[in-house]
Amino acid sequence: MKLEFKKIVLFFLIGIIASCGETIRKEELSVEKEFPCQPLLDLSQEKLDRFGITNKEYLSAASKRALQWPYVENDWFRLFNKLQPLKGDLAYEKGVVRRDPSAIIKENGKYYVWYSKSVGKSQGFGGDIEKDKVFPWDRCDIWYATSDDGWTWKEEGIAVPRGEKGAYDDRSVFTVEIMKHDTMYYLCYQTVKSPYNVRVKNQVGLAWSSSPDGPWEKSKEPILKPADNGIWKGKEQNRFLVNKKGDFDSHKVHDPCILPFKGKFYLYYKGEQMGEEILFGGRQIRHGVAIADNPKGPYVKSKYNPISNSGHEICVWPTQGGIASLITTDGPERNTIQWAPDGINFEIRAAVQTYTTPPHAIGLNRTIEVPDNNPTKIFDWGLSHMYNNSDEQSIMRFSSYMKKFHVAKGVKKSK
Ligand code: AAL
Repeated sequence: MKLEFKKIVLFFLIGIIASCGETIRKEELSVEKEFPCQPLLDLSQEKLDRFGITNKEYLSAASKRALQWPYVENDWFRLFNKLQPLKGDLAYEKGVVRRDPSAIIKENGKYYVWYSKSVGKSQGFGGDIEKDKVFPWDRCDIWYATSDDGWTWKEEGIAVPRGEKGAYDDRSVFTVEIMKHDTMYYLCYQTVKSPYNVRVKNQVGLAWSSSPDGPWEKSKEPILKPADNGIWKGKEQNRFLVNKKGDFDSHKVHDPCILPFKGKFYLYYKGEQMGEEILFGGRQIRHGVAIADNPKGPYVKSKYNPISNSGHEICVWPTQGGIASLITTDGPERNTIQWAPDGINFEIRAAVQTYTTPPHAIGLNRTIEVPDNNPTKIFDWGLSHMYNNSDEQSIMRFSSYMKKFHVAKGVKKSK
């Protein structure tokens, strides 16, 4: 009798566990159906002929991958030209750092841009971090400039200064993005609180105004923080020594950019992890998203984070009913343009070609209309930055074009 009872309890427990598994599996399956993890091998005659893979009995690993690419058309493909210098106040200036431009918007008949600005040399972490400037983006304030033509810029002054001593943004405010929504303007940016050591956590702040010229009101608290589930090893200021790495954004949340999408606000950001490694594609850098009902938050991190396996500065724009993202600098999928119908599940749409490296820290030109049949038109021109040297950086102008034919000199481009 006792044994029978045990058996019943056991079956009951197995039943519960199995049905839980069932629920999870069902949820996973519906996600898989919409965004299949294992793309199918397309062995259609048309595909084989197009790719010149004629013997399907002998498919190399590369051919198999090619036949699995989910998107191969060239309507997202872009070639970037060499960066060009700006004129006026944003031209290179000795002893000055101007970098990480925001998107460009047009207000009152003028283009507006916001950016990080600091002066003087960077000393790194070897000296007195209480007095020194450790990085070019340390001891920055957020400045802004306006222009009639996007070439010659007038620096208008500080938009958002560093906070008072003791505030979460008392050391540096930098790497800013602008969002206009309804009649309000929102600047989101990175913040660091003193002392700026290598283990310092970086957060995201927000400021808002009814005019692009300010005054700006700052959020009292950060709107986004790193995950708190990493554990440093020992007390040494070494960001690679950990007992537990934690989430992909356990150390820093960077490069914030808010986009209104599907009636909500999507805050895209770069995460840096405690104990970051160099893997087969370079630095372990990934992007995440946090979503809010209102521009001021609260922002809730997506359960699907991280939403990229590569990248660096965030460069995202709405197109074709979804969100597109340029992935540069780090990771195996760097220098690709990706697109997600839901703003979360990104797939590669194109690789990017350049004469040097693709522009970094892009400030997208949000005044450009992006038609569905030219989703990368937003890259016609915009802003980026360059390293004049390790102590001086300046904002530059990028441009790009779509390439459809590769022809010899004198041959007509037609199909
Ligand atoms: C950039 C950005 C962030 C980092 C630093 C300044 O490329 O990723 O802004 O903090 O470098």
